[in-house]
Amino acid sequence: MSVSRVAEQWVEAAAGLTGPSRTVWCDGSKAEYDSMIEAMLRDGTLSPLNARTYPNCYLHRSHPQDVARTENLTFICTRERDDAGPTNNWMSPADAKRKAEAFLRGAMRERTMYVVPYLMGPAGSAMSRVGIMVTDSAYVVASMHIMTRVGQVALQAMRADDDFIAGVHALGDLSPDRRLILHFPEEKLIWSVGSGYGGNALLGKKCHALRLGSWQARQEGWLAEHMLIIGVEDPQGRITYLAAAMPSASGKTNLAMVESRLPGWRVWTLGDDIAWMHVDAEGQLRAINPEAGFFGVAPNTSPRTNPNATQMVRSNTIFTNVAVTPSGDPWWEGLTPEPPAGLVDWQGHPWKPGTPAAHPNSRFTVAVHQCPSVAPNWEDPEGVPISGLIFGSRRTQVIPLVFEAFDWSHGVFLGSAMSTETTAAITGKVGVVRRDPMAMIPFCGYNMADYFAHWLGMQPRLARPPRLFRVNWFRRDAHGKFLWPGYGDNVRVLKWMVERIRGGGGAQETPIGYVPAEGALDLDGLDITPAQMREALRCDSAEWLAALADLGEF
Ligand code: OXD
Ligand code: MN
Repeated sequence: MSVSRVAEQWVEAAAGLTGPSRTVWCDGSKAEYDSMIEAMLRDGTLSPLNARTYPNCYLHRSHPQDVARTENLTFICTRERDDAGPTNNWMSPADAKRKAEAFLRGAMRERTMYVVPYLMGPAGSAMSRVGIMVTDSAYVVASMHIMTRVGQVALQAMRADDDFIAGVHALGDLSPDRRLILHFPEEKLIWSVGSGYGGNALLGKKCHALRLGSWQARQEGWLAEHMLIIGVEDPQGRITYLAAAMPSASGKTNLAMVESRLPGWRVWTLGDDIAWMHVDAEGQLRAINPEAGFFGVAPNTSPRTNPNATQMVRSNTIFTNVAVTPSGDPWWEGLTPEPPAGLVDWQGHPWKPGTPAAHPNSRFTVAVHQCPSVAPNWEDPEGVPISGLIFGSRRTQVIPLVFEAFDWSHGVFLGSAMSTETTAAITGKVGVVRRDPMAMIPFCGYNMADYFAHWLGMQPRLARPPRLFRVNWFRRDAHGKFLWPGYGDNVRVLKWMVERIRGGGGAQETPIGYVPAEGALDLDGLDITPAQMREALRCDSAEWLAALADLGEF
């Protein structure tokens, strides 16, 4: 592999800090992946699963105190505090490095340091970007193989000798007391120590593609967003591309690969978590998925909620913190209506009913191309033209099923004022309402006020700004029952959006935006009463005023 001197020197410095006994440059080959898997099977980092029903699938059990992203230990380390803004944890670069150095110095002693050059985005795309991370975790290396494009493909995409985001990752002792996830946007640098889990450790994902990505996107005039990308095909074969921002564990993966319940309509999957969007020479917003894999939440993924996902994880998948059946199949809550007998739980103990069998944030890691609904053009270097953007959150009350913003700046306002009920994707309390502008509260790598300004500043550059929509699949009635069936029936909402984008789609103007007019949503074949539908779409000014009094509640 041809490596720039700058990259070589940086890797030498990382080795000087962490003190590994050997350094291995990863080439991203299948042979390398296979040998990492074999080594992990030998040392117990992975356990085999049933090779007949789940070929090439493995189980990893993480440390019980390392099961989700730890936002309280995640910092943006800019020279000026104001550049990180009020929504990020901040430390000065000097303080952050002093603190983390104590955990990183010698952290790889007698261990191997893997150097992983990775590409975020399709090969040959001007929108793609390179990272080089070092890690002492074989699980991270194997996961990066699935989630990104590793090896020469990355190195040859560098536009200059120093054109890469550098990332140091070390497991440390996995104690939250000695864990830090640090971002130094001014140095294009990430330091992560003390966690081997998900977004804390697979540095290409949240740390690079969102936190540093959003910083870079602002500098370079594009958008790095916590959004899925889909193509919605109508019965005439016309495809409309949409991107949707939703908080972690709130149905992005399910919507990204939704199987349509409307005859003739189908949804193509391009990405389930992150969209990088540029304005092209014609003023069209275009999106790529920087990732090459899915790191999806397992619980509640089932043939009913997401048949494409249950099919795609039947081979070549790494499962983390799921339960196991006596025949060696992975299992999680919701996969089957009843738990099978004899389950072993996510910590490797016989499962006790009343306790979680799989961890609520247990995951599958699998390549995008394994998804049955993957779009044939998902790796198009030009990206796909985006005609609509969706902001969705998890709200029991107040927020209607769907409505459309009046225009770009109103849509930006709706996204900026979004709030959601928290999930198990992060450590902390589940189910409490928190502000989550554009589902980016944990991921915006700079001052949120500048982020809103950046969004507003995109409009003049867009010849045809995408339509902006707000959705909430999670509204409940007075008895606590979901008002909308969700999942495959969400295509009915997507159909209305496509109609609106094309200048049709009946809508009623309300103070909060355009809500589907009665009869405008295609409810054919759906068992839902007009009263339920009215409630799902209700916009009640008294409720909104009360919510507004609670500081911008949307
Ligand atoms: C994720 C997350 O893993 O948002 O995608 O936490
Ligand atoms: Mn996410």
